[in-house]
Amino acid sequence: MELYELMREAVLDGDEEEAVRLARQALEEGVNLQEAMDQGFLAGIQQAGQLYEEEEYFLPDLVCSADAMKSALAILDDTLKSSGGQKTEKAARVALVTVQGDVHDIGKTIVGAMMTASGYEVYDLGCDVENEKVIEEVKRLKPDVLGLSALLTSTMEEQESIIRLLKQEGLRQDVKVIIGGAPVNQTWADKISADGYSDNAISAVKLVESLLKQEGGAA
Ligand code: B12
Repeated sequence: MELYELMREAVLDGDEEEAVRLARQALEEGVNLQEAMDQGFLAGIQQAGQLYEEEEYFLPDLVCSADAMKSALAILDDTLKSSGGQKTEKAARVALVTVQGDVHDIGKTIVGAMMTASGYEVYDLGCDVENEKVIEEVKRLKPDVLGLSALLTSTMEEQESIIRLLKQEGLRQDVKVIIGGAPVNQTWADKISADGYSDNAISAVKLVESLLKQEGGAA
């Protein structure tokens, strides 16, 4: 528990170097990475967010916390990628993006890390990506699943716009669309005809598994 507490503090303090050191330590000690994320780094960014809401933290503090979190995640993500996860015979392809106008990419990155660890071929399209560019990438990469992240109430509508564009381009049948992000919920997913919604990275993996099963496996 000591390690998780240090991780939480490193993110809270915006101490990038320490967060990276602790991520490496976690790998060396072989601790459960999901637990380290949830109880360590994630707890830190959530607390930073809380302090921001209470106006004890200002935006620069939050940026530092987010940077520390991202650098630590990158270390864990690299390892998950190089270990390759539990490879299935034909890994389904998952493209993930944070929608246009939105720079919040921590949640999407965690979802990507969990998908990678579960053996999916993950394409991270980045954050604040224009809708037209997302469509281009769907045409180019032909993913089985497209995950759309939005953290702002003002950007969640882009999820709807992207689904509309997929329909217009005749691509909607070819790709399962899942959505996530703090302001999003199942009601919104139903309203915009997304194929699924999840509020965390673990259930996002389960969601993808069940969607791919429904269509009789990845194409
Ligand atoms: C860190 C943070 C930032 C960082 C982002 C850094 C980065 N690279 O991501 C910085 C400082 C840059 C930032 C900026 C801003 N932020 Co901000 N930010 C946050 C904060 C504190 C945490 C977000 C986060 O990373 N959470 C941790 C992750 C792991 O959780 P998550 O994103 O929800 O992801 C999980 C699930 O949602 C799900 N999930 C996420 N995506 C997906 C996708 C799919 C497909 C699936 C299936 C699941 C899934 O799984 C994830 C893992 O479990 C939140 C507050 C909060 N409590 O959410 C505010 C918050 C989102 N920000 C907010 C605001 C207002 C802003 C700014 C407008 C502030 C400003 N005045 O400039 C700007 C917006 C800039 C922009 N255009 O995007 C508001 C949004 C209010 C609203 N309802 O619209 C919030 C809620 C804070 C608040 N209460 O005021 N922010």
